[in-house]
Amino acid sequence: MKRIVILTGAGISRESGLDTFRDAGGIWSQVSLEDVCTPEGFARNPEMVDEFYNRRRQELTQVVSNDAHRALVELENAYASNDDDAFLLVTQNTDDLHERAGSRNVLHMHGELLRLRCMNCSATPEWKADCTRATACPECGQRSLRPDVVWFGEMPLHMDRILLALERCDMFVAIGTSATVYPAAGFVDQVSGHACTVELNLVPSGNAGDFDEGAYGPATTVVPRFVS
Ligand code: BV8
Repeated sequence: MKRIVILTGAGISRESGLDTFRDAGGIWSQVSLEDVCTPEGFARNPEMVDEFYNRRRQELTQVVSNDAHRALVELENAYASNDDDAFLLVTQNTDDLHERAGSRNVLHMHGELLRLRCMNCSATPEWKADCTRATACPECGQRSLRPDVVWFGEMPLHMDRILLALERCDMFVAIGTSATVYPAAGFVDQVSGHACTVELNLVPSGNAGDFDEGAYGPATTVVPRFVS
């Protein structure tokens, strides 16, 4: 049974119109990572963090999925027609463009823009446009809601399922990621002994040399070509 794990990063959503993080003019050139993407930054100034995520949520409502997202839906249908375990899509992205393209099982290892998380009871209610610091958790009533995203120093989500799938896969494909952030950047090393590894990116990433194969260009060109 062939099993494939796909890892996507911000590059797959770039042609939908969402900024990446580390390209020129990217998100980390607009705002300091320490201020908006760490628990310490949130403790210092939760309003600034809310503003950062609300701006990205607003941008997300203005964009749609692209041909690269749709090509991965085709790939999922081809693999999963035999066995649901045959295909796993892990994304570092917090947008919902994979789901809007039709992907069914998406593991958001860095969380989701359109969800909040209660620091009191861990409920993860949907984010609503009128949410503020004063919004109470719908489960426990506490005013203890934060963005449901994984900040630096926090444990990524779904790691058990991801590590098991990496152990069992025959193919690992990284798409649109600079391979800067761990543990995602280390996945290729975990599979290189037993799986064929492919990088699809605009340009070779920092660990392009760790992959068996690579195809470079815009995701809406290289991903459909890989899938066909
Ligand atoms: C953790 C929040 C402990 C959500 C983000 C070694 C091992 C373990 C941890 C570490 C380690 N070394 C350092 C660490 C700590 C740290 C880390 O990795 N630091 C780095 C900077 C050195 N990691 C952590 O803190 C993580 N947690 O380690 O917990 C642990 C771990 C395991 C087990 C137990 C305990 C948590 C990291 C999560 C941080 N959260 N964001 C949000 O706000 O969105 S980070 C941010 O970076 C986003 O989540 C993003 O998804 C992620 C990765 O970025 P990319 O997606 O790759 O985007 P980038 O802009 O960098 O690159 C874009 C790429 O696209 C480029 O290659 C470009 O060429 C390409 N591209 C551009 N246009 C196109 C394109 N490709 C195709 N087509 C195009 N058109």
